[in-house]
Amino acid sequence: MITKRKVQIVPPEEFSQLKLTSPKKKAVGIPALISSMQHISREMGLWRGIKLLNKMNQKDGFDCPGCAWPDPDGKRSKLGEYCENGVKAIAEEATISKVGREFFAEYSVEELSTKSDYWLGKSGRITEPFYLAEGSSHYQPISWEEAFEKMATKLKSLNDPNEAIFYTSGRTSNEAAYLYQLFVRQFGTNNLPDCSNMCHESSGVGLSETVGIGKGSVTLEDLYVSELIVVMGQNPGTNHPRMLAALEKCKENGGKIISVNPIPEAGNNVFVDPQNPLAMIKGGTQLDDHYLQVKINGDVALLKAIMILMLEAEEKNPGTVFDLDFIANQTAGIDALLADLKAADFNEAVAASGVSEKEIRTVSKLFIEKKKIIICWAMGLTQHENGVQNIQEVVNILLLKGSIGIEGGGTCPVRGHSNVQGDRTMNIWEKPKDGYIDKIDAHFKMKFPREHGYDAVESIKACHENKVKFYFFMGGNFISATPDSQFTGEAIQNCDMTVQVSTKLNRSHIVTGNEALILPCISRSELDIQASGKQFVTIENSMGVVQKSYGSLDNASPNLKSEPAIVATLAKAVFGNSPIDWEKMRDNYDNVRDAIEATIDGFHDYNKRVRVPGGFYLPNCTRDRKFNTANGKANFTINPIPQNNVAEGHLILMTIRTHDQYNTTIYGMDDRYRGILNERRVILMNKSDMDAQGLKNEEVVHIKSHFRGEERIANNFKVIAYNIAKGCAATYFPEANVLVPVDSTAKKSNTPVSKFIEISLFK
Ligand SMILES: Nc1nc2c(c(=O)[nH]1)N[C@H]1C(S)=C(S)[C@@H](COP(=O)(O)OP(=O)(O)OC[C@H]3O[C@@H](n4cnc5c(=O)[nH]c(N)nc54)[C@H](O)[C@@H]3O)O[C@H]1N2
Ligand SMILES: Nc1nc2c(c(=O)[nH]1)N[C@H]1C(S)=C(S)[C@@H](COP(=O)(O)OP(=O)(O)OC[C@H]3O[C@@H](n4cnc5c(=O)[nH]c(N)nc54)[C@H](O)[C@@H]3O)O[C@H]1N2
Ligand SMILES: [Mo]
Repeated sequence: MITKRKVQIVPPEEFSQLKLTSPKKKAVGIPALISSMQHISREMGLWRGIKLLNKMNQKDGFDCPGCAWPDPDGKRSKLGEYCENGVKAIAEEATISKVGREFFAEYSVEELSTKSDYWLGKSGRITEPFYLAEGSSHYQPISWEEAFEKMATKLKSLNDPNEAIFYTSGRTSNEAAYLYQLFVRQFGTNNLPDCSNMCHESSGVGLSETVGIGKGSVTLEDLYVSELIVVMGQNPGTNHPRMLAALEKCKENGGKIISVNPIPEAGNNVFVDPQNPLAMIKGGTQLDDHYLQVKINGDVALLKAIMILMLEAEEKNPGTVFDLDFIANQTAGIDALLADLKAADFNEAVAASGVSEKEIRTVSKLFIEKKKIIICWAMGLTQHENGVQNIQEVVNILLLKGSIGIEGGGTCPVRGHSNVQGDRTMNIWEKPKDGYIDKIDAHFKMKFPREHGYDAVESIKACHENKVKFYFFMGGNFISATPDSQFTGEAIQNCDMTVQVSTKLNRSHIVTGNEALILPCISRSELDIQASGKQFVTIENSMGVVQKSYGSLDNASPNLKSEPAIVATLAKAVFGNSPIDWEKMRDNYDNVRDAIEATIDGFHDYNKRVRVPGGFYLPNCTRDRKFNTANGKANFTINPIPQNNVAEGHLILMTIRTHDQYNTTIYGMDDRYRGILNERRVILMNKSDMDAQGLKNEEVVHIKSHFRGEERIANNFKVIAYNIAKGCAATYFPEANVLVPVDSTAKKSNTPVSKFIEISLFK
């Protein structure tokens, strides 16, 4: 029987000192430069920082540990190919602050649990392995040998390999991810949930069913020459700042841009390129041609209304709007789609979208006239109950135009973590395809498991039901990133042993199993030296380019290991001598890449091609207008308009990122572009909803979420009047995760519904 530690699962519900300014229309520019340099000099010293930044995203350097936005294939900027938030990401991991023995001697886990996520993260880089013994409230240093021994003993004692789960966050390199999934499968389970389950899973499912590959079809060059780019449910100014430069190029080439969002995000308006002095003086480029303020989850309705207008125009002048050849030869399901559009009620669609009929008619002209259309999206589309259908409705509109697999047209799911797409390519996936298992069976001359494992949400439930003894986390911050924080925390505490491979401290090191281990690893920017010498790793960006990443900084401590070394050494400890030569792969990552080449499609001559500066593109069938679906066609789908009704007086809440965080890592307390400074516990509301509820600016409220008769509460948020669609509200992740019910997930992808939470407010 486990006695759970009395740790606080939810971060303290305390205010800092809110300061309001006006929301910014412009993104980037001089304030961004100043902010980046402040972070760099505070965390790592200005000179060391600038030297390092010169290597970031360069062909001979390392890949930014921030987002997955691609680097230009051709010449890269001398001033550096990075953005303000990339600089913050690097400052955060290259910080000179350290978490060592003294730190854990001073603080018990109970005490640490009362600290904010910001405080925990700022405590610094973890310097050596630590162990939290059963019943103990302080972590103790432990040697690597003992740590591997403890894990191996625990794993070998399980009754069934499925009592163990192995999570991955998306920073893990291809090499580490490949070794990791191989180890887990050799151990005998497919319990490989990952952050994708909470992120772009709906994109993967939606795209696979309709066009036959779970990845986007466009390249960076396509964005430059597109005639129309639609940015839906995404905040690129904050989360993918380098995307703004691509949008700017599109504008320069005469392209139009529409953004679809319940709030007007800064980057979608005006972009000032900090690396272009002229742009600084001129005041930047107006990016948006049209901003459509949808209601939360009004996207299917909006796209349907546009398609109804496209159909009307097509019927008037057949062959001028739709790509009839493409539709006839390469798609299936057009008749059903047209019948659905004819039967649909245009006015109902308009009303459900939240956008005015006039604006919809205006933008529909662009869809009617243009041919090269790209639709970009991120979490505003995927984290909904109908997330998969959102993506499929996007596909419908592109298929009608034949705007896929053409220059300047296609799908563009904008990925989150820097290697989240690569991790999936490496088969970090709880639902592996038989074809892949056949390949590793044959290559390694073994039998690997085929039964599907738990995804992230299923893994939480399994822990809650006491089915899990051992939970291993390759990076990330599971406790804070998952829904239903209290439920999840209690679930994880049911495990016998939890293990975190991490660079920095977070809540998942504090809310743990009965015994816990912290295994500190080197970061992307640091030197990786193994028996055969200096190693590089490889990363796949959002557009399917695989490139090498060479760390150059001295390690934060001499007692760190690389992720591949941790996995291979653990495998050796668990299996002893096995048909897989773990040491050979650990000692030289070229051997890992050879195994990848032998078992995963698209990696021929991997070691050679990845050494060519700029790397190589993985094959992508949609890019070549081939659809790898069951019927060999691109499939239209029917997606009903979601019923977004909530009870009288309730609001729909979305949980979003500030400009000063990377997921659960809080860089700072400001959300500069939205004009909200020094406070994270805020709720953005439409002024008319505030008036209706008798609320004043900066008044304190508590939030209650409602789901199938269940209620969850988060206390202490300051109300802020904001330009947000009526009936909608926004607050920040991860503070609000306690409100997201574990059972509220997307159909088919099981992604937590983080963007549609029915709430009421009380004082
Ligand atoms: N600096 C920084 N960069 C990051 C991250 C970070 O935390 N910080 N996180 C990384 C990760 S893992 C990811 S997945 C991406 C996330 O990138 P984003 O998806 O841009 O991140 P969110 O803050 O979740 O923003 C979602 C956007 O969708 C809008 N939205 C919400 N609901 C709806 C809706 O129903 N319809 C529409 N049309 N819009 C809606 C919100 O207003 C918001 O602008 O960024 C990656 N890059
Ligand atoms: N309510 C709500 N919840 C959400 C979301 C939302 O929009 N709303 N977004 C979801 C999304 S899109 C995602 S992707 C998930 C993110 O979920 P995760 O990926 O699990 O969370 P992160 O906050 O990115 O993980 C941060 C931690 O990773 C560790 N780390 C950093 N760099 C490295 C490294 O190089 N190696 C290793 N081993 N560890 C490292 C550090 O210890 C750091 O504290 O959260 C999801 N949760
Ligand atoms: Mo993500």
